[in-house]
Amino acid sequence: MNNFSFFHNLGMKYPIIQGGMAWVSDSSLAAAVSNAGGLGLIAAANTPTHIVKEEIRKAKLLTDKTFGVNIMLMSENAEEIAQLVCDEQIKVITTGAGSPGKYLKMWKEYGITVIPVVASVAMAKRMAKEGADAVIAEGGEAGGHVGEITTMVLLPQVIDAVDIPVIAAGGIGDGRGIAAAFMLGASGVQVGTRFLVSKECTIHQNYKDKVIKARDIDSVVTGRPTGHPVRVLKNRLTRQYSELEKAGASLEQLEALGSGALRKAARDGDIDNGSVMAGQIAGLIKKEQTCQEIIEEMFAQSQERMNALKSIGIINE
Ligand code: TUI
Repeated sequence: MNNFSFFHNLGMKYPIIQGGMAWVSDSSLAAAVSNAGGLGLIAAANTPTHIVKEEIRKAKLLTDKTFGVNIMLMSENAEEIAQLVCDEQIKVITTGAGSPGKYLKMWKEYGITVIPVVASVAMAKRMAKEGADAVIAEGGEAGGHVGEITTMVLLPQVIDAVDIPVIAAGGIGDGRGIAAAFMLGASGVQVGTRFLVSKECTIHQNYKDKVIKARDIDSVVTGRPTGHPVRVLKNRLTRQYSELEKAGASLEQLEALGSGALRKAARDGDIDNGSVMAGQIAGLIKKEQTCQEIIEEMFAQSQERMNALKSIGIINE
């Protein structure tokens, strides 16, 4: 299957997937991205199963396009969500923060397209071998739970290692990022942080404003000692966290500080004491737009970049 038919078969006009962001990616965002020609996803991370089901039902009313569900494999209810997506006839799943291996057989039986997020070549190879339809290679520039290596180095190595489509993620916030991903051989892109600041994204305005105000150096990875490193924007919480880390706090103390913190920021708007997950590309994002404006602007800009390379002879016609 060529790369175009992979996305075309999912009813997409543009090869862009919305990141499955916990406490962020609900039916409103997922439907808006799918309606705009991308692939929207509802995030089922740390969210009660009945709420995920409600969001799936709402999205079905908001769009007649294909949308997916993102399953965070560290969630306590991952097993329940794995079954729910089959019952609800979801067509596409992305997974994060672990290996979806044990669910792959069941999902394939239901005809679901499975696209795991990977942060290493080894994981990408394992997923391809176990029957994944594509992988999302996510560099450590991304927001939220991250791996160690950057998109620039991860992407070409994953592309060389597997023969399924590879979608680039981490640090892509405009058309230049899309063009760069294509240059490295990606079949498509996943975008998270830029969609945080979309009109249809229902997070608290304080969170959006903090992303808009962020500079290039304003994110930090916390939680390395716990084994669950997450990239967030610096604030009172991250300062408190690093002080505790320096003081040799126990893993339990560190986990306790992080627990519920994302919800506090995203839903309650407490951007000082909450966890404001965002990627390093936040510094590039300056205004709120609709998902349609974001997607169309990004692809027009990537086209412009590629045409510019043709006009100076770096790419042949
Ligand atoms: O999953 C994400 N990003 C996330 S999940 C999340 S929810 C959360 N809340 C509180 C604490 C921690 C997380 C927020 N952001 N991105 C996809 C991703 N997956 N990035 C890296 C990975 C990954 C890492 C290791 C995928 C597979 C993997 O394999 C480990 C193994 O099992 O070998």
